Amino acid sequence: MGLFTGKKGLVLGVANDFSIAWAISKKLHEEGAELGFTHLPGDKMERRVRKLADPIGAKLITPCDVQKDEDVARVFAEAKQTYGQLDFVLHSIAFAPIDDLKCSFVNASREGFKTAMDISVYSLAIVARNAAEVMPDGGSIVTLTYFGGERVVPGYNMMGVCKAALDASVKYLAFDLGPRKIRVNAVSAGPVKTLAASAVGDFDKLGGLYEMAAPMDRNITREEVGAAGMFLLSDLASGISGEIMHVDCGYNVMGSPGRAVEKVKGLILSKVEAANPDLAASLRNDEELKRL
Ligand code: 0WD
Repeated sequence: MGLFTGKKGLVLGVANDFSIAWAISKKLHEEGAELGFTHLPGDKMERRVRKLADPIGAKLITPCDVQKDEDVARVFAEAKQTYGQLDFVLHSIAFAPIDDLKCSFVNASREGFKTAMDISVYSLAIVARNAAEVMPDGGSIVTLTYFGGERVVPGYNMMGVCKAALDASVKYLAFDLGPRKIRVNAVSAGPVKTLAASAVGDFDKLGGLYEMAAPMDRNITREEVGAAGMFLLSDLASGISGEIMHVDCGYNVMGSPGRAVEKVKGLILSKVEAANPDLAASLRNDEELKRL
């Protein structure tokens, strides 16, 4: 018997098999969960999600644009019709117009900000409100956030501001829905290569930074984020609500670059050594470099 045997849930935010929502869905399925999925409206998006969801027997695969109240209401009405009631909901959605995401936050447009906050933050509230109506016995709601909402991560720009608001939303929603036995939590994942991540400037480099600076000397895997999301959605986390759980190999606890500076120095020196041993020797004795 799996952790989710007999449990039913809805997943919002699978774009393809790289999506974090899919990594979590796979773990939920392995534990026996029955899953329904939403996709962005459009044949192409539907095909992408069906390719993944049909083989695991999803009974509900339906379009949802979280910017539309009526879409969200319809989706949960369909979920009630299909499953009777839900035990969990995974919200794995974020969006910002590319120009506003790429520019420094100081230059972001008002319209872009409204869109990004609507899709990436308010959507959790409206999803939670509708989900609560089909969770008469309580349940668990999980969203995905990033450390760029807690500290400045250059390149994360406007999405960092959205994630700060999302983190606060998790806490307020946990308070609002607690009396209905509904828990609300977030997984704060380290960098994972996905469609959404490719829109964030220098996101590729972030993985390397985690390998250099995280206490565990590596970046997380997609599977680890999948397992952590599954855990928060499960009854194993029955005492946890309002939590922002970091799944980042410890990166968020660092107050300095840690071992990163030594590692970068070592890497550069080994390359210089190969090309010019004398220069490498003099760099090793360089007083300015020794201070780093
Ligand atoms: O490193 C990463 N990839 C991290 C992602 C680190 C930490 C957190 N996250 C977060 C993201 O910010 C997001 O909240 O995880 C969540 C999922 O992101 P993902 O798995 O990285 O990205 P992706 O596979 O692109 O899924 C995001 C999906 C959209 O996909 P596309 O790429 O087609 O925009 O969000 C959905 C859509 O499926 N989405 C919407 N769904 C309903 N209505 C809407 C909308 N208006 N807009 C986007």
